[in-house]
Amino acid sequence: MRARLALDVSSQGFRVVEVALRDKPAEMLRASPKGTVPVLIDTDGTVIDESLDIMLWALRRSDPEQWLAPELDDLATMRSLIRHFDEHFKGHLDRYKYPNRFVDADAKLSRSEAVISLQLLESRLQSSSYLFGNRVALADMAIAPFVRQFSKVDPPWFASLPLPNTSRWLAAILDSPRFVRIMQPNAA
Ligand SMILES: N[C@@H](CCC(=O)N[C@@H](CS)C(=O)NCC(=O)O)C(=O)O
Repeated sequence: MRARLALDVSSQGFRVVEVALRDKPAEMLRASPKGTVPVLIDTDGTVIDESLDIMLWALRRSDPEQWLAPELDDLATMRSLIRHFDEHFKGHLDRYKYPNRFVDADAKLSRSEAVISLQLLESRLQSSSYLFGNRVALADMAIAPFVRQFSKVDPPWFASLPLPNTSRWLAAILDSPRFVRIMQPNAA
């Protein structure tokens, strides 16, 4: 989702090849043996197989909404918040969402750890509509897909959390025409 959002705003043409993760095509594994999606193959054969790198690749080519130049703070600060969500929040999200896939999972504990991360967002969103100012930037679009997944595990419980600004921020992103567009099957 985050890769598609950045490809969309930067108007990079691309062809989507949907893959079944249970049956990864040989062409994908030849390009990226680590076997995760998304994988972007550029016209010159360059392979980019991390979603954040695909965002950066697209936005460095064209960044009409200045996602890389936020109103508040800078790209390095955004990348540090994104890193926290990629390395910490995502692990807890997976353990909360799929406890059976982990021998060591404690879903309740992971849910609480994830909420601590969400408080970082809540405090930033007290003074601005988006994480780094009053317009969308890289961090919003890189992090919101994870928060969306988290909110969908138990929506009434999520709605009961004292995170009003985070809920408002998430709804604004999910309801935005760009997000709605990229969520359509085979959106390109
Ligand atoms: N850090 C990677 C993570 C990608 C990732 O884990 N993708 C999942 C799907 S959301 C995947 O491909 N899993 C491989 C599998 O389930 O076999 C990125 O953001 O690109």
